Amino acid sequence: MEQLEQHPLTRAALFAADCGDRDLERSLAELRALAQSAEMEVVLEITQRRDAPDTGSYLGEGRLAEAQALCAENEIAVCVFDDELTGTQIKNLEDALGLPVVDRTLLILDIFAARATTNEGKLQTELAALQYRLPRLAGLREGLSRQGGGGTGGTGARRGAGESKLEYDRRHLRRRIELIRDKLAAIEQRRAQTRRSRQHNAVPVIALVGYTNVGKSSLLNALCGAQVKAQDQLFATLDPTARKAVLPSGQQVIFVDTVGFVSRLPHNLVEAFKSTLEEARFADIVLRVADASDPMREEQLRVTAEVLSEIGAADNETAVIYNKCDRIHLSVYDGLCVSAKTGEGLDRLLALLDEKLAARVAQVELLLPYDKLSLLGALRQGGSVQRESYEPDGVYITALADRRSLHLFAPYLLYPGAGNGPAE
Ligand SMILES: Nc1nc2c(ncn2[C@@H]2O[C@H](COP(=O)(O)OP(=O)(O)O)[C@@H](O)[C@H]2O)c(=O)[nH]1
Ligand SMILES: [Mg+2]
Repeated sequence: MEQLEQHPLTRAALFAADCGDRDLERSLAELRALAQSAEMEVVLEITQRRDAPDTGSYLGEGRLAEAQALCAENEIAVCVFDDELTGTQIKNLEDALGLPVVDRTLLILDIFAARATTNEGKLQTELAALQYRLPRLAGLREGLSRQGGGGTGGTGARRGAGESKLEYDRRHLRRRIELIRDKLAAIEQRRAQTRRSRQHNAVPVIALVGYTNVGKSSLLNALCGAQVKAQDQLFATLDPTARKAVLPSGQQVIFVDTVGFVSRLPHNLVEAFKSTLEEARFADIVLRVADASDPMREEQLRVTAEVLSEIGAADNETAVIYNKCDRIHLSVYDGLCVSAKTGEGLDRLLALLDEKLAARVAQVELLLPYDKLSLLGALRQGGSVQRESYEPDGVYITALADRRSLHLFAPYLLYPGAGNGPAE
């Protein structure tokens, strides 16, 4: 299905001022992964040791001239900076480099915008984008149209008397921010009233959650790669990050990739990020993925669990997966070591999923009277009907039923006592 849309990747250069305030290698690796998520191909990385980023142009004059030449030589189309920039810095950099400049925050916003699926997610992302733009309006004058989405689009027609274009744009943005906040508050209130109870999905959904660069997308590819067929219509409408796979038992599942956690997530982006994880809340199993070779892995797993609990996914079935175990030998008490690169441990991962999913259903045989046919819907909702035969006394059914709805079918079980194994 991914053959349908093949975007050419945008050639990007990464820039970082090395001011000793962070682990540069780690930070660049993350930025590289973020850029890749935003459909960019990183062809160039430019760093500079400085005491502090230059307030005017981030990099110093000399390095900037060099960078301009390097970008031209490498046919760079966009410059990505590993920091949040001011409006002035962006303007100066775009002038000096002759290329669009994207800072770390804008890059993350771009990824969220592309991945926001729910109404709330879209609003949260737009709110964060507006909050980012407001203090940068002066510097971002041209950039505004480039970024699109909720743009001010002001023609000046409705500008108040004596109001400059900049003042008008600011007023417009503030009003839009107010409006979105009201909408979000209304959504929040509605949700508090009608907490949707979690249901099992007809085809179990397994979400991969974790920091950027731990290998979630690689795992998704390794787990589903050979199994996905372009002509598969059944899943064609799904999110492009969702892929189908078949477990060893024959059970079909859908794996969903999620937006990665990022370190140093700008404050204004926290809510937007959480709303991109909404899908994980409705997943049947959440895999918390970590990089086995990263000394920060336990800390990152802790943060991941914390955020999952904040979005209401604390009760989901979960497992910890240490990826990149080809790099390091790890002995873990809790969790599985795998490698998306070598394929090591993937069979154990699939078997584990089978085990977890098997525990939620029970094999049943039923005789449903014709006036109880409505129960078939409930049966299909959480499990699957394997065989049904319409006879004079009712419908004979063989099915896998969700253990949580077994009580509905109890009166119609052909072999009471079957399917009464350990619940959940
Ligand atoms: N050595 C090794 N590298 C891996 C493995 N899985 C992913 N990577 C690399 O880690 C980087 C990030 O992978 P990616 O799947 O984009 O991570 P994501 O941000 O979590 O989706 C890429 O350069 C991958 O090639 C693995 O099992 N072993
Ligand atoms: Mg990814």
